[in-house]
Amino acid sequence: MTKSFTLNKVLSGADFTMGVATSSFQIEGASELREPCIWDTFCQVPGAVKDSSDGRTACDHYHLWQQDIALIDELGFDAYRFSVCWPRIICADGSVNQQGLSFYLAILNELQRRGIKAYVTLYHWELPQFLEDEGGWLNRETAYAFADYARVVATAFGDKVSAYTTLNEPYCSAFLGYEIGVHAPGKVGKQYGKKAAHHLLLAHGLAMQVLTDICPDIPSGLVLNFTTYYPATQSDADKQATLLAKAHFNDWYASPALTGQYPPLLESLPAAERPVIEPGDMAIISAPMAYLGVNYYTRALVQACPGGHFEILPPADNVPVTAMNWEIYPQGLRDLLLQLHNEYDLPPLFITENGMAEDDVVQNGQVHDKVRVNYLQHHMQAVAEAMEHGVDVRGYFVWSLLDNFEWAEGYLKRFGIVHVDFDTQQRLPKQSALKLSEWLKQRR
Ligand code: IFM
Repeated sequence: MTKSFTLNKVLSGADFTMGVATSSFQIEGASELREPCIWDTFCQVPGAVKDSSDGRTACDHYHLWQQDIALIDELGFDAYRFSVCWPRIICADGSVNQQGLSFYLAILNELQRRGIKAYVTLYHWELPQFLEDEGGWLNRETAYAFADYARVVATAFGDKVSAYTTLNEPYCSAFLGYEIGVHAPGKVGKQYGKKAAHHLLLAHGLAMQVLTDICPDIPSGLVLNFTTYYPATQSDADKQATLLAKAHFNDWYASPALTGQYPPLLESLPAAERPVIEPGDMAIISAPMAYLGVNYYTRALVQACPGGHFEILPPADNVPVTAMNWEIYPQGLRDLLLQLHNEYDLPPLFITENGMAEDDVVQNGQVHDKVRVNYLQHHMQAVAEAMEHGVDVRGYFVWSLLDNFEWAEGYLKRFGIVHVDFDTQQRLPKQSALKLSEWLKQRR
């Protein structure tokens, strides 16, 4: 028997948003109705995706969106965070795909009709292939193209949106996609990562200008993924290594957006790895945001290596891990929120993603994902504790509504609170969804 959710008073207030999240490429399918993106291309590279799958059908949300939104409503969530697929909106010849816009407008209308708030992300990693062909995020022009696309979307969506996110997890696009090549477009080279990151951050800043211009009353911000880093031992070397890992992976994105400056690490990078920063860029990147989105999944231990380098250690054998082999460490979320609160002058925060992959099995028409139930409960508790220590968190979104295309892992890792049978496209709420739902309904 899976335990019930304990009602958490701090998160029970009517003004605390409880939502569920997805992203376009991971669920939509219907790739034939849009321009190709970098993930379509990457999926064709032998060995790039573990199960050799792709996003052509995914959860077929493009056709099943009505039932998926009905499910969000039945489960009792206040908000739905989803992303718009850039190549479904802008065609290679620069024209606007009206069919693509209509798809999202129908979703927004339905959410509005049901009283569910729409949190819209403009970029969750599907760069149009026609822009990658011109250099992608290594080309500064891509940032301006993103701002143009943001203008088209914001103009069409009007006041149907509760909040906009410019980018989801630029670290993944820049580092995983352009430095170590495990994500699309699969480029490898230390000289690429931070250059791509700068253009992504510039794109964020330029889009913030557009959103402020078109919809000044809709809160807009950026979503960053954070790992909480701890030294493997209390040695000075490991402590220094931890600071360095944090500077590369967390502060490299948070600091420019929140303070207008890269971390001091910038000065110590070899010239070939430094981004080209033009006058005025940092002011654009640090435009005030209405909120910062925090995605948290795990922590990591860091060990010093010879030559001032560092190594991120895999989880120890005796710690609980998810199906991704990510350590389950709820305290890391509390520590992270307090760390951000102490180090930055923060806007309000939203936990925009939190959740886990479990090796779920359907038994007698049910999925008893008790590890996920505990995971969610303990992470929500960690958020509540941070709030009690003064951190201003306004909402929490579970990742994810549906089992979906988990990037380089294909369909092998299930993050959903709703099970998806990828042969029949049947949806089955897992115990985590049902337990959360009981709590969400009491809370109402
Ligand atoms: O599935 C991803 C999502 O697209 C971005 N954040 C992390 C999730 C789990 O890996």
